[in-house]
Amino acid sequence: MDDPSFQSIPANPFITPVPTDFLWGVATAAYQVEGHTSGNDWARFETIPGMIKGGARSGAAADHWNRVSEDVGLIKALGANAHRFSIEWSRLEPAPGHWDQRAWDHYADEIAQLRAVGIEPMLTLLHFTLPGWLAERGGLVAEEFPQRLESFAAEAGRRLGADVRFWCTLNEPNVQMFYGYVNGLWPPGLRDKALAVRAFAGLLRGHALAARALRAACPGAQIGAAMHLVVAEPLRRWWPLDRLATRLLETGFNWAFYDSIQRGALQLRLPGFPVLDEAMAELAGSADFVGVNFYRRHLVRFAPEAPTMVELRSGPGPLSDAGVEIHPQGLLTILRRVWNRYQLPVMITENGVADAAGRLRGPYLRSHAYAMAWAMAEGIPVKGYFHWSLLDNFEWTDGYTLRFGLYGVDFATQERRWGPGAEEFRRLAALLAAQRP
Ligand code: IFM
Repeated sequence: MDDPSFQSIPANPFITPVPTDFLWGVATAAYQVEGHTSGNDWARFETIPGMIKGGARSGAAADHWNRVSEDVGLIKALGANAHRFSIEWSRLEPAPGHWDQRAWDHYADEIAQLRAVGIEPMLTLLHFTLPGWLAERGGLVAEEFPQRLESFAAEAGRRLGADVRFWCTLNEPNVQMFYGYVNGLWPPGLRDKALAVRAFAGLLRGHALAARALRAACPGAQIGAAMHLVVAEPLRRWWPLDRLATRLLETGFNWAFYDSIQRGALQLRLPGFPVLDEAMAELAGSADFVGVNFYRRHLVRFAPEAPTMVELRSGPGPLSDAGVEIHPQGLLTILRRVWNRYQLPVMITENGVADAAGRLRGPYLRSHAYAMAWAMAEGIPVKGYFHWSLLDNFEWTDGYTLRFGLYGVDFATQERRWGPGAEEFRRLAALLAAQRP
């Protein structure tokens, strides 16, 4: 099959029938939308001057904690049949081994509300934020981290598993490791390659143990980790060192995590970093699907002066408000690579665009749905698509400067606003629904 032309996208981008159980959903993360969270590492990090753009604090965020019913209604109004969201570990386990019943009840109620209107929940256990007590004890590099995540998973599986089939153990462990331990822009704000490798190992071990606990608690659960996967191309194709740097980025950032799962061994080899190579039987078979968070293409320059020896630039395409190139072909490329490499079903766990004016989001959605449909027509088993995000939200160190929501949020009044992106999402949802028997 020839590659698609992204110059003109058909009004119906779903070029072949989509399975009836396909998930067409929206994604959020607890800390970014719930608000009123003070017990995790990010809440502390935010107080350090200069860390968050404009000195913003997450504060009430989109006040989702108090607006679950309203927001479930908004998801339903989009025609979505699935919602991926994270449960905030620091609320659920405010002190080691102490579970907060009211917080568990809150999430059980949220899941029940979703199910009542036919929306399939997908839960993420760790979407970047760690309980403050765990961060104080070393966070990802603490010896106890994998077992702590395991017991959190076991508790979540036991309490919520009867109503939750789809689980992400981790969100973007590759980002959490690089930002926390290589460039130091996120908690714990370190630049230490030895600790970075330990954090990576901790995340892998935690994933494996959490997956085992979920399987024991909820038979039939579908488990994966959501990876931030980038398309990388050498800035100068003719320059061997740019090609080498591109390979390093792909193997170290994109693939090392799932390669380790596939090999049943913790493995990371990056120049200048200690080598990690250690068997771990529980890793093998610990994922039922690959979670793909797709946002960008990078042009890669070999940069010996940089800590990872690579410098990243945006491609030439149109840019989002975040300066990220909009490159729908890249989603097709990534889906092909993931499938060739792992032969596992794929879930597009995130895909979205920072677009405050709301002009880009509709065409963005349609072109990425087309890329996905093309991959499915090639036989790649894509099981679902989750748009990032349901709502404008707290965008980590970018504070409130970037807007990803299908619904815009006025943070002064918490009013939610329907926009052209939401309209397109709903139109696509209707096309999918029309295919169902
Ligand atoms: O907001 C983030 C999310 O938490 C993880 N994936 C990328 C999104 C947009 O930057």
